[in-house]
Amino acid sequence: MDLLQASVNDKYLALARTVRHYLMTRWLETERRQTELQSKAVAYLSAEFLLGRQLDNSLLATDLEEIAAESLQGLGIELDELRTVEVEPGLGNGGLGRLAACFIDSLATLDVPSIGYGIRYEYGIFKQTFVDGRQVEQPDNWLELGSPWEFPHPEAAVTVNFGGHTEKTADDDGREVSRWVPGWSVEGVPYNYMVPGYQNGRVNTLRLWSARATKAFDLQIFNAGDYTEAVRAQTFAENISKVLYPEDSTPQGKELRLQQQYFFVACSLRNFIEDVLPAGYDLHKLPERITFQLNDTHPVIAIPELMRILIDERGWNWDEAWDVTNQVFAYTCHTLLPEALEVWPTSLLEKLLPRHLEIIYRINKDFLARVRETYPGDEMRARHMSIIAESPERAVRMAYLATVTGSKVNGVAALHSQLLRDKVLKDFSDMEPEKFTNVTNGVTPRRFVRLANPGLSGLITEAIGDGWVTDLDRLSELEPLADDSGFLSRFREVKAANKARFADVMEARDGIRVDTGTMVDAMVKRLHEYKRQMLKVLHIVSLYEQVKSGALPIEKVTPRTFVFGAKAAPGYRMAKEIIALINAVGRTVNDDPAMQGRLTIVFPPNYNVTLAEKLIPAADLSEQISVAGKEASGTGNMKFALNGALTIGTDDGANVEIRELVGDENFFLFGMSEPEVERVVSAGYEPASFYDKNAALRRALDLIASGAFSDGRRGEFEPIVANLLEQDRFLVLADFQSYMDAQARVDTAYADQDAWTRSAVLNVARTGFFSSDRSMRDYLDRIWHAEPVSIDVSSMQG
Ligand code: CR1
Repeated sequence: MDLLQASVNDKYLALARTVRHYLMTRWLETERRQTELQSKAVAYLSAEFLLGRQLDNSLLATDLEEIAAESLQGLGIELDELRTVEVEPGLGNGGLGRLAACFIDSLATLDVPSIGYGIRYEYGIFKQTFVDGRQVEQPDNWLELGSPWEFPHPEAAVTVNFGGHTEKTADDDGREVSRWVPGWSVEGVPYNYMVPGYQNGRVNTLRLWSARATKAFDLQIFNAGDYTEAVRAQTFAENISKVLYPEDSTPQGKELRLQQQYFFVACSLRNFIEDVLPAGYDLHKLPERITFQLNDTHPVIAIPELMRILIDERGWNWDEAWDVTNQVFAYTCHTLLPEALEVWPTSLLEKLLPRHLEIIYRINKDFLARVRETYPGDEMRARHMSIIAESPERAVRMAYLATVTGSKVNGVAALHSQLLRDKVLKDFSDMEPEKFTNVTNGVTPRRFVRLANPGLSGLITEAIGDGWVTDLDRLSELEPLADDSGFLSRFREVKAANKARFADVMEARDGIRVDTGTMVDAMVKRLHEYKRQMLKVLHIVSLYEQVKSGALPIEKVTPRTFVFGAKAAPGYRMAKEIIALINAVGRTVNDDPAMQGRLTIVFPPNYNVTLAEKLIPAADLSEQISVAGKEASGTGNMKFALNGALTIGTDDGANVEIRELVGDENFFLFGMSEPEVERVVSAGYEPASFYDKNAALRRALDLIASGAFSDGRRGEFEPIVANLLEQDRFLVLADFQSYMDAQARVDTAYADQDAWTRSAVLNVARTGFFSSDRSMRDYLDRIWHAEPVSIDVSSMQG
C-alpha cells in the first residue's frame, strides 16, 4: 500500500507484523527445542490474562525499539503515534488476570518451558463511561481494528462435549463402568500468542480458545434443519467465548460461566495430551512432563476432566488415574472472602457435566473416608470438609475439590497463606500441613518499570548497570544513593517529568487537567467495599469540610491531586453508588474556587493497564487501605513502591511484606491489624458509636447526607451513609481516625522534599523482592520443579 494513503492503524499493523515476524524464528526454535528435549513444563490455566499492549513489550523483548524508531523516522513516521493506536486486550478483571500476564512474562524470561491456557473472549472487560457521574458499561470491542498479535489455528480445533447423561455398562473384564453420552458439543479453536522472554531468544506460547459451532451442531441441539435455527445454533456456540464475566473477587454462579470454564480446560487438556506430548506418550509419566497450575477455582473442573480422560477414554482404573491426577495439579487461592469461593450447584453440573459430577462424588467419598479414618467419630468435621455442601442447596465447593486433589495449595502473600491455613482452609491444613505453602505475588519489572518508567529506568541503569531488569534484587545497590543529593535531585526530576507526562495523557484522553505541582495521591483498583475507597472519600470530604467551616486554613492544606481509577462489577449496587459519590465529591470540590490549586479529584473512566503504565510512575502516594484480613495480596501496591511512591496502608496482604522491606520509617501504617479486626467484629462492632464519638467523622458523614454533593438532594447518598452507620462490614468508621492521623503524617513528611525523596529511593532500592521473576522461582522450587532450558540465539537471523 502507498504510505501516503496508509492510516495510522495501517502503519501500526505493519510495524506489529514486522516485529512478530522477527519473533517467529525464535518461537519456532523454542518449540523445536521443547520437542527435542521433552523436559518438564508448566501449564498455567487461567480464565483471565490481562495482557496490556503488546507492541512495546515486543520491541523491548527483541531490543528492536531503537532500530524501529529510526527506520520509521526515515519514513516520516513517529513510533509514539503508532503506539497509541493499539487497543489493549482486556481479557481480565484486575489483579488476578494481570498476575497471570506477569507470570508468563517471567517464565519466558527465566527460560522455563511453559504455556498459558485461557479464553479468547471476543469482548473483554467492559469499557467504563460516566454519565452524570454514574458508571455506564459499554462493550469492549477490542478486535475491531484487527489483532496482529494472534495466530488462529482453525485446523487444530478440538471438540468439547456438554450435557446428555451417563449410562452404566460393563467393560471387557465385566466391571461396571460409567459412560458419558453427551448431548451437544462445540469446537474450540486455538489462538496462539507469542510470549517473548526478555532478550533471551525464548518465545513461549499463550493459547487462548475461541468457541464455534461444530458442523453437526444445529442438528444436535435444535434438531431442525432450517436456516434460522442453524444460525441460532452458531450463535449459541459462539456465546461461550463471547464475553468476560466482569466480576472480581466475587463469583458469578451462571451456567454460561461454568460452560466457559469447562470449555477452556477441556480444550487445554486435550491439546496438551494429544498435541504437545509426543504421540503414544505414556500418561503414567505425565507428572514428569507437566504441572497444571490452577489459577483460582475457575479452572478446577479440569480435575474431574483429567480423571474422566484417564478412566473413560484410556481405560485406567480409579487408583491409577487418581495417582497421576494428584501429582499434576496444584492450586493457587486468591481470596479471603468466604463468599468469593466458587460453588456450583449439583443440579447444574448434573445437567451440563453429568459424568464429571459422578467423578466428583467419588473423589469426595474417598476423601471423606480418609477424613473419618484420621478423625474417628468426628462427623462434624467430615461434614465441614465435604466437597459437597448440603445447604442452601447441594453444591460442589470448588476450592475444596482443588485443595483435596492438588499436590500443593498456595496463597499469594505471607499473611494470606497464613490466614488460609488458620481460617479459610484450616481443617485441610490440619490434616495435610505439608500441602500448604506461600508464594508471594510479584510484578514484571519489564512492563512496570523498564517500559512504564523510562526516566527512572535510565537513572537506575546509569547508576548500577542494566542487570536489574532481569535481576531485580540488584536494586539494592541503589541504597547508598539515597544519601546522594545529586541522585535525589535527578530522581525528583524524573518524578516531575512523569507527572507532566501523566498530565498530558489525562488531557488528551479525557480532557482532564492535572496540576503537576501537587502531590499525586493515587487509589487505583477495582471498586470493592473491602478495599475501602469510602475511607479515601471520607478523608477528602473531611479536609473539605474543615476548610469550609474555617477549622483548617487553606494554606495549611498540602496541595494534592487525588486520582481514582476503579471499575465496579455491573451488578454491584453499593460499588456503583460509591463511584457516583466520588464523582459527586469531585465535581463539588473541583468547582469550588476556594479549593483551587489545593484539593483536586480526578477520576478518569476506564482505568486499565495502559493508563496504569502512565499513572503509577507519576504517583507520590500509594493508597493500600483495605481492612486488614481481606486483601489477599494486592499487586498495585508493589508497582507503586517500585516506582518510588510511598505507601499509606494497613497491615494487609503484601503490604505487610512491603513495610517489612522498606522499613517503618518509609511507610505510613495505620488501622487495625487482622487480629484486632477479628476482636472488634466478634465483640459486636457498632459503627454508630464512632460517629457519635468522632466530631470530624460526624461532620464528614453529615455533609454527605446533607446533599452538599448532590445539589441539595438529601436522599442521594443515603444508602451509603446508612450502610456505614448501621453495618459497615469493613470497619471504615473504626479506622477513620487512624487513617486521618496517618494522612497528617504524610503531609508533614511531604513538606520535607529531601527526606521524602530519600524514602522514595529507599522504596525502590528495597522492593526488588516483588519481581514476578522471584515469584516464579518460588513456584519452581516449592511446587513445579521444572528446569530452565536456554534457547541458542547465535545462529538466528532477524
Ligand atoms: C486478590 O483480591 C490479589 C490478586 C492476585 C485477587 C488480590 O489481592 O493481588 O487476586 N483475587 O493474586 C481475585 O481476583 C478472584 O479473586
